[in-house]
Amino acid sequence: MAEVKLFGSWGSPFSRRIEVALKLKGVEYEFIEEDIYNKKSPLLLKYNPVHKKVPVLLHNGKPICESLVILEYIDETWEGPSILPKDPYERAMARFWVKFLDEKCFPAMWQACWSIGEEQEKAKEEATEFLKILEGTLSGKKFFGGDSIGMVDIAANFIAYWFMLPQELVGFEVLTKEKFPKLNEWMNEYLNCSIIKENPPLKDKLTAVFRARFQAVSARVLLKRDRRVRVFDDVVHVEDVVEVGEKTKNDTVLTGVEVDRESETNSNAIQRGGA
Ligand SMILES: N[C@@H](CCC(=O)N[C@@H](CS)C(=O)NCC(=O)O)C(=O)O
Repeated sequence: MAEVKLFGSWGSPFSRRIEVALKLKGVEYEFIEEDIYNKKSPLLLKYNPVHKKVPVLLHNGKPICESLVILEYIDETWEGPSILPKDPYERAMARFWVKFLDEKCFPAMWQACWSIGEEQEKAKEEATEFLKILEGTLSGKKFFGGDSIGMVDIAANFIAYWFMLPQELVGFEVLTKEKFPKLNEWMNEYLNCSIIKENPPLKDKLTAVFRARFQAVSARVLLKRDRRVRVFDDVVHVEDVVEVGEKTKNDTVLTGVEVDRESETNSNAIQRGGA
């Protein structure tokens, strides 16, 4: 039997794309969780020496990198529901939209979630502009590719979780039902189609990660006001008591971040916060 291994990360929308595609085709695989932010495995570095990122698909010992390339490989290698349309023009269009998703939508939407002030406003405007274009492509269709889930839907997975969860958490309104009814319907269809529903991303774990990230972003506001707060790898480090914001006996409550004196002494890191 073919040996299929996926080097991925549970929280990555890119490695999630590959899991969805493998499940769609009914391919059995071994998932190898990579610690991408702390210590990448020697195997990941060996198989993806160019980008050093997940996902990497290993098929009978041969590595394939980059999620969109892997999706096409899976489609061409295994029988089962098509990921790309058969018609050459439709295929070209699907490739066009996934490129648009990765090159335009994803960066703007991510920036809208995790920046502040003017930068965030600009990113929100940009994200709205791109989402309007996507909304237009959904006219009269359940999924981007028609009646069943395909390449564009799989590539757009980050919208449903990796954008919607932070939007909720950070509390801004870009992708609302009122502004984007078709995209919201698509999201509903996507999240409820059996292949996605049976393998949902770990929502609670993702929410916890996004909450910590939100604290770090909030702390960046402080960073500008007080040099004694530093942010490394989305962890807030407090070097000293910060005299900003509302003060209590033991804590100093700051904009969106609660400084815990105990964790400050123990590890210099904020363990809980006011997200
Ligand atoms: N264009 C790549 C993006 C993959 C990517 O950004 N992966 C992230 C995880 S979401 C990663 O491995 N990051 C590790 C790093 O940047 O060092 C793809 O489509 O596969």
